[in-house]
Amino acid sequence: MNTKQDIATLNMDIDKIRSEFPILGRSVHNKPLVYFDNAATTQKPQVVIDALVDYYTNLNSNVHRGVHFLSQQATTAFEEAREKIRKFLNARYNYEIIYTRGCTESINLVAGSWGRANIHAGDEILITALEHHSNIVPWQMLCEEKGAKLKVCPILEDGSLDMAALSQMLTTAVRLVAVTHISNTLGTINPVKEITRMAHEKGIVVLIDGAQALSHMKVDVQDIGCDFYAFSGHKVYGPMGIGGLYGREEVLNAMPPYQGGGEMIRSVTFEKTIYNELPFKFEAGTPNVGDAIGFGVALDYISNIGLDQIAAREHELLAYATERFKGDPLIRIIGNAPEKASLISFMIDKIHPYDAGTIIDQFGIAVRTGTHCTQPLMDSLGIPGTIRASFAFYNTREEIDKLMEAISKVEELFL
Ligand code: 7TS
Repeated sequence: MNTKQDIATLNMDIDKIRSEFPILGRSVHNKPLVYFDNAATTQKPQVVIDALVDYYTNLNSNVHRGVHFLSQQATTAFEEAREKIRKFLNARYNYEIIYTRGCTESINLVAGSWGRANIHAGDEILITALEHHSNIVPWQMLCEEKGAKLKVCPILEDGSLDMAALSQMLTTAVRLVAVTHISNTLGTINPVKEITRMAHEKGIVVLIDGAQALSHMKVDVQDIGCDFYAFSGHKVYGPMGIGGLYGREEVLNAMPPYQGGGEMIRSVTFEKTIYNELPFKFEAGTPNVGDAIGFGVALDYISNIGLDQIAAREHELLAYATERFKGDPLIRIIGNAPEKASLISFMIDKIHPYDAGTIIDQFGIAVRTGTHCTQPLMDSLGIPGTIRASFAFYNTREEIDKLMEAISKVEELFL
């Protein structure tokens, strides 16, 4: 199969799309770059790069502070981007979207604000064996501070969540369930709507780590029904250093501020400070205006392509890669959940992932090797790490064929 056939199966002009991502045209080790590290960060289309240049060329000024023209224009663009995020996630109100540096900061915001106010000694927080360190460590820190307990829901052999165990673990002591929407290491898509329903039946608050989900599937926070949804712009074709937290209005309103400073206040005296309304209560200091605008442009870009189109293409790439991998008896795929996003973690016989990654890199192919910030998951699987190829809609079957060639070379050298 070649890219032309890809175009025929889906209504997507892949050559045109690839030309819109300038970095995909570069070479690495004198070979055309094959970028399969999309779960770590996605590449940026020219429109996003242009938006950043335009912001600093024509618009740069601080927001929500000045009556002058530039400040008002920057504020409008910054708030328009918030509205784009609201629409993308189908949140009810734009003030339910809090800008942060990214998913990690969003989870820390919830742990530091909601967690400090609501978690007490003897309480329990339930996470899963699939979590990224970002959705483990903030809860560990909170539990340590409060004398609370962190519980971990196990996974089944195929990498899907053990839902029977989860149901049993939702005891009366649990105050919060924090679960990833999609595993960055195994690709497992968790049934977050079902988990939210089960938790809410018991009055338990739910946070979803959406870092991996926004780029692959339509996310509707009202349909899921969760209390919090954390995400990063750079994993959805937007800039680094910007992301957000969706929180339900009632929950956010009841939370104390996360950081103190300018912007998050209504009035300050040395005796008392009155906090600002949502979302500003949680946005202390000068925000990342240019990147927020770029994030909005990235969401427009993928919305124009269509999330259904993107999901279909990525599904096709995943199916093709899985088929190719299964044809090699030395490859072991780690994670075979029935609901899986477009990434494959694998091992090549007993070859250490770092050794394999180094050779694959020589082919100009970017794959991730190691524990993928999910060390406890690797420990529970009893492996030192994996090689991970994560696909975006701009990838092609030809690129997967090149990866297979590189894997053959690894096998030739090490076995
Ligand atoms: N949660 C999940 C599921 C992730 O995959 C990541 C980043 C994060 C949280 C943290 O996101 P950040 O934008 O705040 O850093 N995952 C990866 C990865 O798989 N390889 O590099 C980063």
